[in-house]
Amino acid sequence: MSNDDIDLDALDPTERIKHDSNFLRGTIEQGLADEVTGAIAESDTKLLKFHGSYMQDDRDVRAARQKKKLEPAYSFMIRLRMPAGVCTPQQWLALDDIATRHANGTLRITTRQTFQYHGVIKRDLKTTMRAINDTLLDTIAACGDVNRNVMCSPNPYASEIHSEVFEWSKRISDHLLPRTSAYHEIWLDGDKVAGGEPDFEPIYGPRYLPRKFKIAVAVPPMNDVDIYANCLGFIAITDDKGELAGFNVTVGGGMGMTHGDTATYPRLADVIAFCRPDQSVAVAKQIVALQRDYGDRVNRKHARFKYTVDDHGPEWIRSELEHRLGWSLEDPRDFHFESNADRYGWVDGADGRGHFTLFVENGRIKDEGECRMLTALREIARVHDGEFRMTPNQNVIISKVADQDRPRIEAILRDHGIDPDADRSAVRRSSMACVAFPTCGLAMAESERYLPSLIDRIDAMMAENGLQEDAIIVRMTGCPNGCARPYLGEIGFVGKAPGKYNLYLGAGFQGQRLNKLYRENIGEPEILAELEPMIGRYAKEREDGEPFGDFVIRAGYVHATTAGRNFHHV
Ligand code: SRM
Ligand code: SF4
Repeated sequence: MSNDDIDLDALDPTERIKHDSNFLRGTIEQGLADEVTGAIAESDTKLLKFHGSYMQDDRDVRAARQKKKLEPAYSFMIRLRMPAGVCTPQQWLALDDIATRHANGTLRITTRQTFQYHGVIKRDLKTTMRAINDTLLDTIAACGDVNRNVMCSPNPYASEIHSEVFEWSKRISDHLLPRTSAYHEIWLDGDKVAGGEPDFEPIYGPRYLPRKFKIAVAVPPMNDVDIYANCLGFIAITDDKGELAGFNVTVGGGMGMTHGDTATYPRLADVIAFCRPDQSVAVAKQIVALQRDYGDRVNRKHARFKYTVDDHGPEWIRSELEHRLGWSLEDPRDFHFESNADRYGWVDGADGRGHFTLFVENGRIKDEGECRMLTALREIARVHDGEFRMTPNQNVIISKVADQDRPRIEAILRDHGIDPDADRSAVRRSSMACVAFPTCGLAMAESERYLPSLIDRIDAMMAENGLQEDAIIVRMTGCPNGCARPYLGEIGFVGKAPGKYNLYLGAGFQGQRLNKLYRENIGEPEILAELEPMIGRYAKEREDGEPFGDFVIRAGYVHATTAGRNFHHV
């Protein structure tokens, strides 16, 4: 059907907003100039996402301001596009400076290997966007119904192929960027497109995708990118000589769901084929085009690629993909994942340089009390000549450090209250929480601000049972959208209401199995009462090397979830 034949009224209202936006312009520019309000128009907030920014309001003061008849305390979140999560020390310094000058003084590493700023007010938005672009990074397509930040295993464990795989992830990211000049026009005062010469989106078309789209590249044995949670994934496969042979292709992962709506569910991706490295960009492009054409544009709750995959079946996706490519793919090859967590401390790279993974609690880089992480990393960036890599577990790797520089990096950390040898418990290091309050408009319960104190309690239980060295993957989110991939937590907490969470158990330690609902709508006392005996039994009854997620299934607490579609089955 040509675009002109489409009945936009029959589709989700966002489709019209995109269609009528003149390739993502809308009235954003006029809205920014309006000094009467700290907000922009509702329809523009949807378009602004494609530019990498969300309008938010401070939920801590929402009710008080409403009482005083004041408009909400609006500010903007800005998310960077940083394919594979890599930046230079110079970029780090510039990004840190922007955080202090224009945002809330923190840098927030996200669960997709990039940074977010919170608290940027409307009149600073343009200056901040420009400052980000001055660092040679940008924010385009960090949010919105397009392909997002492409992730790539940051861990240099397989460092021989890391740089090659990293280059492919950048190429995929670049290839799938929107082509509209709206971004340059609005934020960088680029030339306006001359009248009569409209923009053209060769991959996306004028209505972009039905919904957000996510790609990751994993380098086994690490599944640190949680490959199965992505719409499209590439799993690096090496040959006998340890060289990159190609990628297994995965399709149909996603986490988001809605409480009480069983038509929505998290789903793990299927491995459907193998492609050579030089075929990966074409595969990505055709899968995106397939979702553009077949994704649901009527019901946004059914619009993610995971539902397209379930509706048509993974076999059909492969044959439609091959049809579009004009050639056949090979069958998937063998691979093995060990874990979806990060390895902390120093790892030696094949290049003779060291890589230090630093735990950042819930990704928030800030100075607080004795732990002055923001300043420490600033000091490190001043002397470091390698790079920084953000991890999908919200941590940072100080990467490519020469042997003689290691003591200096460690000394800077120690001077700022961070112990490089033994910082934090195994459970804390395996935990993640999404942002939630006060900035996230969708939060139903606390997450980032609450998980640390809950982990204190879980740590105490682990210690009582002699398990302080054992990792359990704990994930928390403030709502069921799944931003910290909670359905891949061996213990998952999903916000239901203030102070209340659904407790999920039993995900696989390699990120290969979803968990299952165990208790609904419970507060901290009930959570602790549930976990205490469970952890006690785990200490006594677990088999050699048995992860907690496997144990709770064997011990009968929950049944294993074998497919997204049966996630809600007991
Ligand atoms: Fe997310 C919406 C934060 C990763 C699924 N996510 C949001 C918004 C923008 C809220 C909103 O729409 O108003 C949150 C902004 C909070 C704030 O104040 O900053 C938000 N998501 C995040 C981040 C920052 C969480 C974090 O703590 O790090 C992550 C940013 C990643 C990035 O750099 O791009 C983040 N979000 C994820 C992930 C994890 C992933 O991609 O691996 C998921 C689950 C995977 C998936 O997409 O299925 C995820 N976010 C969602 C959803 C549910 C989508 C769905 O299919 O239903 C929403 C809501 C929506 O899209 O309608 C959402
Ligand atoms: Fe907000 Fe929910 Fe995402 Fe948490 S999971 S950041 S509460 S949308």
